[in-house]
Amino acid sequence: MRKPVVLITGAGGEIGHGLVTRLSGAGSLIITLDVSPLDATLAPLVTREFTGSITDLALLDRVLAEFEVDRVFHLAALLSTRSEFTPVTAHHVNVEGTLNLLEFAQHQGESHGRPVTFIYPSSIAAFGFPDLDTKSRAGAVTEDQFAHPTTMYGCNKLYCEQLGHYYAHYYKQLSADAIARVDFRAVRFPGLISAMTLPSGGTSDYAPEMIHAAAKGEPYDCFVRPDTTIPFMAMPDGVDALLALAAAPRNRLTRTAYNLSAFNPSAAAVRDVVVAAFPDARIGYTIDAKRQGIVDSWPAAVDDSAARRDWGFNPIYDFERAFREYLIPTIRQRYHRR
Ligand code: AKB
Repeated sequence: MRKPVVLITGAGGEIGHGLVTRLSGAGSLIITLDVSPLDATLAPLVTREFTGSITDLALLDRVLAEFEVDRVFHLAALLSTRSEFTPVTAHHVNVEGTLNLLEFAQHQGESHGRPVTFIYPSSIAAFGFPDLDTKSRAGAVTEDQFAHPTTMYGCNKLYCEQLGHYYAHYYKQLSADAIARVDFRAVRFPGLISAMTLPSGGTSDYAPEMIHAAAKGEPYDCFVRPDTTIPFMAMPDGVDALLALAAAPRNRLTRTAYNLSAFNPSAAAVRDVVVAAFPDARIGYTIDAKRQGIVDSWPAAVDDSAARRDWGFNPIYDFERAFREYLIPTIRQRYHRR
């Protein structure tokens, strides 16, 4: 009999690093799919590594034939800045790739007769404010407010939330013999900050880039104004959230996509704690008007009460603790800087 495995797409990325480590520590059998080979720290933790694209249907068929997948963490995506440079490619990867994975999960579920839990990281990019004034008046937004994204990535994320909802509840609703086999669950992540890896191609990247540059002793030019404010979260809380949502009883879930929030610092507040930790840090500001426009369209805060109520979301790290206990010590150690 085949043993159930967890499939992680985009496993070599920022979230994947933490997730593979946590799941393998808990004894899960993991298979991965990523366009690049996994690095030497992750490769030994997985049962099988597939190198290729989520847009490659033949590759997904091979995975389907060889493994019994009962959970999918679909992390592979082109982030917001990168997607604005190549919107058609972004749509291909972010939307058609997700559609391929949903079909894959449905077929897996049909073949082993159980629902496949499908965890999808959506994003604060699913929101969109028309102007800064509306953003500052809005306060902490609920999932259903201001869902008018202004980026290709945000459109892709919002649509894929809906697509997942369709697969979970309405799949082939007119066919008498079709049973929906995808148990789709999504979180809207804020900007994530990891001590271990740097993001690439995102627009919330200024915060992690500032910290890592200072720790490496390199100068950094922040591309948004000092007053720019969006929600952020420390990576361990992000990984915990994915695992908690995956483990939650289905009947407790009242939504398809959940806001998550931990702390909402301005760029200047991030700079201040980084300079306090690395007094020789050289951090200036060179505003990129277009990337600024994207971040200005994202909320300054989100209301995550549904996640807290339905599945016990409860991040450990607030702003102060994230820097004091996680980011600064781990990053110092990583770059050997006192
Ligand atoms: C990005 O900046 O594109 C991502 C996100 C907020 O989803 N980090």
